[in-house]
Amino acid sequence: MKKFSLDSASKEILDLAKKENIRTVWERYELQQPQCGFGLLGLCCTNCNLGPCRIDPFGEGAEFGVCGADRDIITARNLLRRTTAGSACHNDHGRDLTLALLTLAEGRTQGYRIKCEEKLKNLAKEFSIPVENKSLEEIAGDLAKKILCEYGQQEGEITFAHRAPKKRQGLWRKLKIMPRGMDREITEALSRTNMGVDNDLRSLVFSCMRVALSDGWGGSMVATEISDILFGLPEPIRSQINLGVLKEDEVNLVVHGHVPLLSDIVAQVAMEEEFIQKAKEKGAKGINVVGICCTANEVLVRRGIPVAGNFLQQELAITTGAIELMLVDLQCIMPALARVASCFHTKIISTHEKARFYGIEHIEFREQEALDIARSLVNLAIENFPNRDKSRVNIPKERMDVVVGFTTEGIFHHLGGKFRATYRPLNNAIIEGRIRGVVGVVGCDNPKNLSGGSHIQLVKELLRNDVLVVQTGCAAIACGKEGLLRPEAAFEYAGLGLREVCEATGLPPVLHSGACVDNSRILIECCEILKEGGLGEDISDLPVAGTALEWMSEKAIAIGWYCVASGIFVVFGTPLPVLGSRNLEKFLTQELFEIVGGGWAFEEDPLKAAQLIIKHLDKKREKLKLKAMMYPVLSPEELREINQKRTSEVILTK
Ligand code: BF8
Repeated sequence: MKKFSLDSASKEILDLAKKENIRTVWERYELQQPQCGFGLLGLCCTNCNLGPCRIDPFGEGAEFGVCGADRDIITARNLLRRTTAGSACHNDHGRDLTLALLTLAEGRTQGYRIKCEEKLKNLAKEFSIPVENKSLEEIAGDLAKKILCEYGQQEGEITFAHRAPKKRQGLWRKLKIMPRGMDREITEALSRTNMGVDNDLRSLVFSCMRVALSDGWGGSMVATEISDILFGLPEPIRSQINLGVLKEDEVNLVVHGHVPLLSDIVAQVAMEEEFIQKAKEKGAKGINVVGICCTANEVLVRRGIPVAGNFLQQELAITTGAIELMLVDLQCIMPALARVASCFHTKIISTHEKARFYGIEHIEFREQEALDIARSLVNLAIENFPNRDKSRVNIPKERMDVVVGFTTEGIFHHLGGKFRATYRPLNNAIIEGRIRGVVGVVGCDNPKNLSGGSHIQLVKELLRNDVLVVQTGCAAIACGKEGLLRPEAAFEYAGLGLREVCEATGLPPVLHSGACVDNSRILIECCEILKEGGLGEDISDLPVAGTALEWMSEKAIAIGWYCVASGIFVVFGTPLPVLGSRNLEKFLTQELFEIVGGGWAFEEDPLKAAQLIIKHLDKKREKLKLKAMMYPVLSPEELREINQKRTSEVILTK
């Protein structure tokens, strides 16, 4: 196996899995080699029953599919299908939360309440909903109904798109990519990809942007905002990350998936005295709720619930032999889980009506009975504790401290203080050359790359070059395991300018903002920077970039697209499956910059990817005529030396 995680906890459990003959994602990946070249290049078409067709990448065999579609049409159409599937996932996630808000407003939920009144009222204002003389529930009901209407809206523009800078909105209108309604865009994009509908590369690419914008400024933003209303606006909170958060002497209950409706209430119920007592009666010291993937990020940033791992660690977590119950809802759940769990006492239960798994028991979660269902699930976990085979429990010791929970709203206070809540200090730090720019490092972990390690190498290089990093998703978990989400990381890895900012504010140099839907927070942060002034008038003017080197899910493609369409430079590691068409590749990596101010680059090497990003940030800085960077970029050795000096100074002054 050539590439494997830098994370020693994962290595330890993978070795154990091999000994026990348990196949994991890494072996399955090896067994798939060589992967289908047509698929990697995007040259295979299965859209109609004239096919499946594939185009010969070397130009020697078939140039056209049976219908006459060439490489440009096939690759662009495939890309649109994948972008649409990714957007659909986020949009549906937002819908689930909106429906839950409506159910709450109608007084039909158990255990939920409106936790962020201020956000509810602000959103009501944004959606032109009168709030005077109305209860919170009435406002919530009106808001939920308005948002649901936007899902099915046929004409017009989605409300959150109006949060974008005026110039950007104008461009979207001019290019006819302003999203009208979330479901409208998904349906239209899919219908365009049918045999014999849209057969123009540019038009298909524009459709990619429109459908993805309905996600980033639509469904994902809805998911973030409503989660904040229901579960509270995240605030900086300490916690821990990695397999070592599992406890040998407690009932371990893992929440895995994406929609926080169940995970949040399970975390709440597991603290009830009655259950803790019951766990003790079964021989455990307590109940340990931990998370995996994005639902983990949701309860991490709001409740400080520890994270057992990211996407690639889901099978490894079960292989520790220490998990009583794993609750899965939807997205990024490996169908392999049932096979791994069958080797242990671990019970897996699927909970979402849309996601069933062969070999996994299903207990459907409903907000109307949220508390009852959560209690019965916690009970199941406790009941399963005596079935644990103690001789097969292997919990690695690795767990890392993190500080997480940084939001668009929070940045006002973290940087400007309570009395002068403002983005001004951030803007000034960029303008004066302490911070080179801001980069979102997001997305999945993938065995094709370094299984999380690519994010770590990239982020360290960015920090050394005074780049402030904002993170979500599994990339954030990877960097958390490495210790990059601690304020102390600024002294170990940040360049001198960034370090000054972190030292003054106490912020870590890498800001964890939540789950993948919370990439919408990063869009709004760009808008706030612009509103504060001094850094241009459109997102494409800003020294910012986005990257998902280890992307895996179609959702990552959608995220990449809405960033590009918003004017952001996006770097993926393994290329999008478009290299079968030179025209499409050129359009995405060159021509799009002239049209939307953002575009794509593909670079697998994390250090080279960092350099591409740094070059881009510098180009933007130059265009804005910003000052040169305040300090020279030091080598990792020089940074270490300064850090050691500082540590000894601290010891001496004590
Ligand atoms: O939505 S980062 S592996 S868990 S797709 Fe999945 Fe990728 Fe993780 Fe979250 Ni996002």
